[in-house]
Amino acid sequence: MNSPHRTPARLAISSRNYSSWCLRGFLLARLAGIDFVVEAAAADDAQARAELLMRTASILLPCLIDGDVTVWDTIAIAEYLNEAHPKAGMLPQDVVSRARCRSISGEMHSGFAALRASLPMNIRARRPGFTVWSGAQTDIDRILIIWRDCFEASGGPFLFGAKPCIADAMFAPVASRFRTYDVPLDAACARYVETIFAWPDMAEWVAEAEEEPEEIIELDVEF
Ligand SMILES: N[C@@H](CCC(=O)N[C@@H](CS)C(=O)NCC(=O)O)C(=O)O
Repeated sequence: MNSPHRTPARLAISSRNYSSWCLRGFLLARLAGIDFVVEAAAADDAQARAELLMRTASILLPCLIDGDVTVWDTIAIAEYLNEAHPKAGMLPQDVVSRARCRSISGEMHSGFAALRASLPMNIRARRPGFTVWSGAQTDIDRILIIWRDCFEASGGPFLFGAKPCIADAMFAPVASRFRTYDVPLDAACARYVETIFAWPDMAEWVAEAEEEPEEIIELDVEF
């Protein structure tokens, strides 16, 4: 699939600092090991931004354009990449872990609305002593149970062992939220947040997010 003569795939994204879904799409493409370029539009360039959003029928990003294939929505992107690059190891090797990986990735994709609404991803920001309301705390408690169950079964440091997989890409923005909003964590979960930030592909994204010029107040909501 990665022929040197093939045109690189394109990953259309919005903000690196604010868009948790785009971060997931980026990490998924890196996990697949594909050759791709990132296409982002400055938030103050309404025309370019509208054009990027029009790449997807859903008018939401990220969107991956890989040859004849256009795929959007992070779970679809994950499944497409895993199918196209089965040797990349985007899912754990054994069937029990694969089922769990898909389950928790799905849970992240469809759930945790209170967490997303009240602790929006903002990689650059720090809110020490942030007060978490009870709905979001229920989401946090569930996520910490998911993470601890995974470490117990796999031994860590990633959710399913030594290497990151689709589930780590899905939960990476949560690690960023926990850091931004100073969420109290036990040692194992704190170590996982550090593991996510030390993941070179995550570190690359974070470095670019830190450089992003925009302060977008209206993006300081569910993303
Ligand atoms: N369920 C979608 C959610 C995608 C989504 O909500 N994308 C946001 C950015 S994080 C978006 O494109 N919003 C429109 C905008 O930026 O104008 C996925 O998994 O990819």
